Amino acid sequence: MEDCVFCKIVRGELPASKVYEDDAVLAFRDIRPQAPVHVLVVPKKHVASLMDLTDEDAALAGRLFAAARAVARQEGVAESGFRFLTNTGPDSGQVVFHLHFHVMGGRRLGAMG
Ligand code: DGP
Repeated sequence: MEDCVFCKIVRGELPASKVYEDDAVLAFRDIRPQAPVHVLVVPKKHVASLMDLTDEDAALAGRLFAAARAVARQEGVAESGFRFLTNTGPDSGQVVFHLHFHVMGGRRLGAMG
């Protein structure tokens, strides 16, 4: 995807503070952190949102969850707790249409709404 900002980060065309990388997944710090730990976990291949994952992506979904666990351990929030979420579609406030999971922690998080 030519103009996708997260594809550009994956390709190394935009800078990012990377915290985890493997052949299928990249994780980097959110540019507007909402918590002391705020990392985005993204598939390297372009998928617009959770709703665009297919049955063929089952292994990729597992890799994203595994990467989130690795990030949580690495960032020191595995025991204290963290939030793992993906905004999907207009009502959620999704602004970047490349699937990404927020890993947020490092403080007591408020109620969602
Ligand atoms: P959302 O689509 O609302 O789930 O959130 C998108 C998040 O992506 C938002 O918290 C800010 C972050 N973001 C947007 N552009 C960039 C960027 O160029 N670099 C980084 N590191 N984060 C970005």
